[in-house]
Amino acid sequence: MNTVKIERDDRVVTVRLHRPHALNALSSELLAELLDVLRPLDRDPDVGCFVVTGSEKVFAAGADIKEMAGKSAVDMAAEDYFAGWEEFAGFRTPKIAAVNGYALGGGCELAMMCDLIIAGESAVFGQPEIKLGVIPGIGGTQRLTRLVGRAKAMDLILTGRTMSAREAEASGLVSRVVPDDRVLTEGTEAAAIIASYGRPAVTAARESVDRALETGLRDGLLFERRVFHALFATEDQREGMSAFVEKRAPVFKGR
Ligand code: CO8
Repeated sequence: MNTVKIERDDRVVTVRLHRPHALNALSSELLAELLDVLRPLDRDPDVGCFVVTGSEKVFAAGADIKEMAGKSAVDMAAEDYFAGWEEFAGFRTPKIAAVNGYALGGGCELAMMCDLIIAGESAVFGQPEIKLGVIPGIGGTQRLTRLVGRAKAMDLILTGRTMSAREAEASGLVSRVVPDDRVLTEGTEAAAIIASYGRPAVTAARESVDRALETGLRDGLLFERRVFHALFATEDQREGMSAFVEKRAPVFKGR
């Protein structure tokens, strides 16, 4: 592995983007390595949460401009360039982005593929692709608009300006802003909490929340209620409710 580093602490896997000389630009090699390393972990029932992070200076400065620069439209289409990011987005293990520094272009889009974003006070978010003569290509126009609304998305995408962590939090993009040196600790602590809960409920919760971005209220409420009903088929539901009644800590088994 040249471009990603993995650490595992019990049920939490931290994946660190590692291309320091290119500000963690998201090359095809990085995407391939990220998928190779996370694919088996995503199927491992003993893994409860991923934390995706970069360095202290940069989360990721976008897709690799040098790799893309010489490609033609036919090359991009033939390779279905970056379609693999949808596999990352579709991993069923919860994902937390722990962001320090720049999260620009594909870096911001990668953070948005995660379930929550914890950012350092100095983090900077943006979709500056317009300055390169292109547009966001791995979800920026779609996810950002759903997350922060049309007004802010248009502003960021059309002007290419960046926004601070505080503006990103106020806009609804970022879940928590913490001191820069606390980002990874907060991320892994949140991951450990999520990983301690029963996996069926965690999956149901993620899928139901995301349903709110993709469907109307009536369908979303029905989806939520049916999933809620289905959780009563799990041992974890019985354990969680029994433990509450018996005034003890629950022991979830993920089934
Ligand atoms: N790709 C490749 N190399 C990069 C990138 C990048 N995105 N960003 C930085 N680098 C390289 C620089 O070229 C430089 O390399 P070298 O030392 O060899 O010259 C090195 O990293 C350090 O960069 P800087 O000297 O520029 O560092 P600064 O601290 O001065 O500036 C910035 C940091 C502001 C982050 C600046 O590097 C920058 O503006 N980077 C580009 C940001 C950007 O435009 N991102 C969007 C990229 S496009 C994209 O993400 C579209 C995704 C859609 C894909 C669609 C597929 C279908």
